[in-house]
Amino acid sequence: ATQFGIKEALTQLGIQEINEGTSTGINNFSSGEILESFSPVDGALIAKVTTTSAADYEKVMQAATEAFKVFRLIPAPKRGEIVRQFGEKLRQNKEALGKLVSYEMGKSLQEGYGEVQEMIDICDFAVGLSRQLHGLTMHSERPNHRMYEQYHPLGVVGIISAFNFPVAVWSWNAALALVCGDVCVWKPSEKTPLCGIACQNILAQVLQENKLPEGISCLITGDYTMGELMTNDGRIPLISATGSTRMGKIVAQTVAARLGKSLLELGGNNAIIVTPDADIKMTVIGAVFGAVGTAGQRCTSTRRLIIHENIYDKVAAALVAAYQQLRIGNPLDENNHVGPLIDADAVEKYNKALERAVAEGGKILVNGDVFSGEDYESGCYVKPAIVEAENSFEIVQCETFAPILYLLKYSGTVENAIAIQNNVVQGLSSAIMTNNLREAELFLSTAGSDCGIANVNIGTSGAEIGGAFGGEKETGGGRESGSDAWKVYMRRQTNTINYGSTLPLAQGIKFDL
Ligand code: UN1
Repeated sequence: ATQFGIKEALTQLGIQEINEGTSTGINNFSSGEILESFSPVDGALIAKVTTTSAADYEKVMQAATEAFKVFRLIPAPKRGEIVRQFGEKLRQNKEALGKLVSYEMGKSLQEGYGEVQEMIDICDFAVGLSRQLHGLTMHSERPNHRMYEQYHPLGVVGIISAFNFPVAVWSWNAALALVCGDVCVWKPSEKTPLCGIACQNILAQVLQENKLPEGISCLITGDYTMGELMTNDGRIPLISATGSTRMGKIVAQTVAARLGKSLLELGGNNAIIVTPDADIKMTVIGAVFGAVGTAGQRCTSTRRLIIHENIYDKVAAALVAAYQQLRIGNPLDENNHVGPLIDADAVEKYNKALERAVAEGGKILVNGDVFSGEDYESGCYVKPAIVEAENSFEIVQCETFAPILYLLKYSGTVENAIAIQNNVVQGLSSAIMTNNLREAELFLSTAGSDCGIANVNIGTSGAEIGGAFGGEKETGGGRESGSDAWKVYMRRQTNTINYGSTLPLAQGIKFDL
């Protein structure tokens, strides 16, 4: 941790050798087991974290519940001011936090900074939103009556986030929840607990400077058992969970059993359709960044390319040539394009997926490999691979969180490509590369892509925060971040007021006493 200013970054962010993994603001405590965070960059132990015990969890929930009673009464634009200050602090800490993200999670430094930029962007968005949490007014059918709707805060929002975006996904939820008047309890991935602690430290400082009650932003750490406490907890009206479809199904069923709300952002199996009218240069950049960026560990990573047979060989050759240029290594070294996978388990899944693809009849176009030796001591560095495959292969139907790109061929019209693209259980992100207006518009039409995100002449990853983010089918249906995603963090109330001196009933019903 002595290289690339990591030590200084950890100090700046308040990360110590052993950290309390439970926090209700500036009050940090913890009595659970010790969790060790190792860097996939060099395999080194970064720091230890004391996880949250069931008793700690109870303290957190009490603090959060109490804080909500105060926080909900603060006017929304004033809550926006808190989020504005948080955004300012993120600007000051962008370099340190970006480095920690890169070091603890393994994504490239550029992407680490990009992730913090997403946090800053959502804060700016939320500040503006804090003056726009408006509902509609309606005309009542009764005389001297007024009807309108308003949005009230929900309460405690539980946030369960994944290792791959260890800071941004929390901020999408937290920034919106806070302007909406909710308080947050966050369980970051146990693979990236230090990112969680660093973010909590920054926000807690802002809350303290504004003399706000403890418990507005809380952190808990631990494994799925913590998640179970949250999903079963009737005091948490909304659980926002990002992660695997397997996890999401458990969360959805548990929360639904108590009729709570869940916002799910689960797996993707994202494809780019490449038609004969595609700009090949743009296609290669979009596809390669989509497939190897974050070492293929984004939920929006490009997993499948659906290429027209007439240009298939040309596109495949251009991709193979581009893959030869990739530099795999320490993500903090900005000369490298691709960093490590998160851990040994992910490397095994990558190996198994490549084996499966070949066993099912796939043809390797760019070999996979696991790097070893000097500079690769963590054992988590793998070579991005390209496999010629069929959409019907079982392995192509699965999301493997690794840089493996499947090339699929289509013939005839773009309808055939759209059918292939939609023929998976996931529905997060999708793209078409074409300069043909008819193809592009068909792809975006009712009969087009069935995903939550559909792009033209852009890859599948790297969405801006201003749009609603999420997907259909087994991606879970939730929408986070921009547009009107805020509505799920509030409860809607319809109000009808009678300012007359008689009591007419709706639907013309007569009831005289
Ligand atoms: C995720 O992988 O969970 O669109 C989020 C993107 C990023 C967010 C990805 N803005 O790729």
